[in-house]
Amino acid sequence: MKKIKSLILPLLLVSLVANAQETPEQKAARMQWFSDAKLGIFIHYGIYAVNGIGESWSFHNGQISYENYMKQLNGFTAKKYDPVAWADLIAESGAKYTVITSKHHDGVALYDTKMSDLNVVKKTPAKRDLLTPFYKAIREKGLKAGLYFSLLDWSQPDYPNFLKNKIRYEYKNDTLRWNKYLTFMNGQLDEIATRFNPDLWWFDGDWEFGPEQWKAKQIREKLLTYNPNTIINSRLQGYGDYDTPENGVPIYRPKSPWWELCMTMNDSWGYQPTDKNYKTPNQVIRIFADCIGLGGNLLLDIGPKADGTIPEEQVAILKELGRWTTKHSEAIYGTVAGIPREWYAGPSTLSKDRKKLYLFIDSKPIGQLVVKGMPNKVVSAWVVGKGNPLNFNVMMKPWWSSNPGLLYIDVPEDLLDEQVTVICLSLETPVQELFGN
Ligand code: JFZ
Repeated sequence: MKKIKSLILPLLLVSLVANAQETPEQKAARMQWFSDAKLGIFIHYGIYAVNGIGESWSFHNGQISYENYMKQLNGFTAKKYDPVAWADLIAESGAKYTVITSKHHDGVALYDTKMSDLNVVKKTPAKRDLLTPFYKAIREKGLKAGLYFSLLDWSQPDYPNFLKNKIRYEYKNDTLRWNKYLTFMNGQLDEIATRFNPDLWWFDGDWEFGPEQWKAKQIREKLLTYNPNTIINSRLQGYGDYDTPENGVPIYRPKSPWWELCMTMNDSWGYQPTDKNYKTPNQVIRIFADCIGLGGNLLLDIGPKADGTIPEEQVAILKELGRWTTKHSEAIYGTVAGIPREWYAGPSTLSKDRKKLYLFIDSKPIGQLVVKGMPNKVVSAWVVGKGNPLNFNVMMKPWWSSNPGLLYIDVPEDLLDEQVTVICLSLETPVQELFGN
């Protein structure tokens, strides 16, 4: 008894400290790397890549039988899986963090979970834990390692829901069985926390039950006890740290100071070879500029093939993104949301001291760029990634009025980037925080 007490007491204390009401400053400090990171790469890697069908949803919605869906286990080889090459490519894209599926709604774990045999080690020709070497490679590159985990598990025998039209049991009629599921699920969370210690937990599938049923608060407290610096996404029934815009790229600035848009490159999360509806690198880069201009992050998804190779269209997007993010890194990382669109008709970011304004030129300008309504005096202007100084002049500024007038900037055509050009305005005074950023 004494021994147990001596174990439990420190744990309890740690837990109390970790979960004591966090001050806004403490939260901002915990979220800092996420704020600065701007770009993450999402990875949906799973058995659904074998047939190239919808991840988990394809059997849930009846496009394929459960049996045939699970036959994909036999084709999941990971034969050419090269986690170091993945990490290199992710770093090259300019992403500062990654989120990989540890387990999607189909319940197939990418690591050797002891809680169930349904994992790629026991059930597929891959025969090995795929997460450990990836986490190692990602951390060796100095990137943050996040992990996707589906709270719901349509394969688990104690989970109430199975197919769209077929449930195993009604949750409220058998809370004992539901508690068995929670024990299973929490077992996996404990494994993941202790073995991988994610920098970020990206939960999904919370919509099937409410916060009390999932015991969402306890999940949050537990994970923060394991790692007081970890970050939790929004899909934990209200117990997350940041927002996820639901309907694509936000038009106006989201209320939360921390948000992340997750986005597919085509229309699929996992590998689906028939889906050729890829966004162009230009579209991806412009969406990315929109996100950071509004103070958010982009979590851009790739769906590797079953053998572990990344489709060439996706590699091409990551490489072009990498060229662009490398050239414009000072306008991206560690910045905050920019000025309102009424001032400048495009995305913009500000350095943390708010004395450097980065204007993103996301189409070919006819004539000079114009900034209206900004009271801060410009000291100098140049093209980011190139350094060429730019001419600018202020018009319509009456000496007797506080109206800042119109700031015109020359941008010679031969200085334009193939995708999105960025110019920097160095300001005499910091831009005021008028807009909640
Ligand atoms: C979920 C999954 O069901 C899907 O398979 C994929 O893994 C994706 C990343 O996450 O789908 C969602 C769930 C919620 C939203 C969008 C996609 N949402 O709230 O906008």
